[in-house]
Amino acid sequence: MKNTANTDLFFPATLGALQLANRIVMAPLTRSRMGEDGVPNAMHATYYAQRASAGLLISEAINISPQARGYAATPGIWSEAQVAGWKLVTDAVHAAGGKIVAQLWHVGRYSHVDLQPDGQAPVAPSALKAQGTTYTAQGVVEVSTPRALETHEIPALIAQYRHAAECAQRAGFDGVEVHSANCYLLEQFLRDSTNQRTDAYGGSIENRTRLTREVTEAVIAVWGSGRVGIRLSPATPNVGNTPLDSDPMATYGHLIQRLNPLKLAYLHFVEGATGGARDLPAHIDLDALRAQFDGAYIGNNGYDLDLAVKRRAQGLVDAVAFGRPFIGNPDLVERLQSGAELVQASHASYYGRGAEGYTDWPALQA
Ligand code: 8OZ
Repeated sequence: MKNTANTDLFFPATLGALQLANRIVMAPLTRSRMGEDGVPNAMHATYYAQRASAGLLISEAINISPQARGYAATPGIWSEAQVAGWKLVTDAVHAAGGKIVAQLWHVGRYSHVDLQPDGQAPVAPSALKAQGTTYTAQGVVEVSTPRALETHEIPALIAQYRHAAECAQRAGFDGVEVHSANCYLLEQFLRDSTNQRTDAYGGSIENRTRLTREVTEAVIAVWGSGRVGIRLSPATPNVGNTPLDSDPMATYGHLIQRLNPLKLAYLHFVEGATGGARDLPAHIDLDALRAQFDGAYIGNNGYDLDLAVKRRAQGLVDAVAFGRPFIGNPDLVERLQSGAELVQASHASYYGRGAEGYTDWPALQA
């Protein structure tokens, strides 16, 4: 039995305007179980409600618009049908005593023409192709070459985020998380490896961080700052073989300092490489970056209970987001607290199988 008596991880916490029953967060998890319309149904509501003892659920990444899509079977939040589907989810989570924020996602260059409206090229900061594959209704395909967004298109892009934020509000979410991580659109603007623009959205660090800042301000205008968080991944190299920024400490440090006046609910880092090693590379000090942020901080990536307790005791995190452990352990909070064995869900259960491997993981008997 592990000793959880000396940690406050299982006690209430406040992140901005979000009141959490505990400091254990469910990380955003793409599960690829939606239909082509991206509309959640009762099965998805059950899945999230089963995990509602987390202090906060962060939804799987949700496409903000048809152009934002990069994978088949992922959800959307721009249509009325999607709002109604997500309302089933948020009602079920709230009935189970939980809180849930919507993660707002745009994949940028990481898409395929078959996933795009009218078979158009995906949009990105620059016309640089990623190296990698995605899923369409036909199966695995190489991602397509994107086209560079025109400067005059940026206001409409920001309006898509604002519209999605309004949809999330009408769908009953408790807030939103801006997905500016994992080498998707907003991080493609942040990194000089994927942003070769010469307008106000490229070049200097101030310019490369502009889109993330303007998107964050737009969703704050809808939600108020205390209900908006942001996810960043300064050290993640692995989506589409996107190289790291040439100076992550400067780029992400500048972004964080420029976000401070916005008084966000939280900053959420993927610590290390998303879904991989925690401790690379040597020239990126995530704790030092985090220390530049004035508000609450959610740590994520490869945590177990011991690491969560330790980093909480060191004052390095306000809350800890667990991802994969929540797949097979819907009652992860209770299991961590009681020292119960954790189920290891197989990779085969992660994506695209309907209810199997999704809602059929039992909670421990009381
Ligand atoms: C796994 C598979 C597809 C997408 C991310 C939204 O990494 C994702 C994602 C994860 O942020």
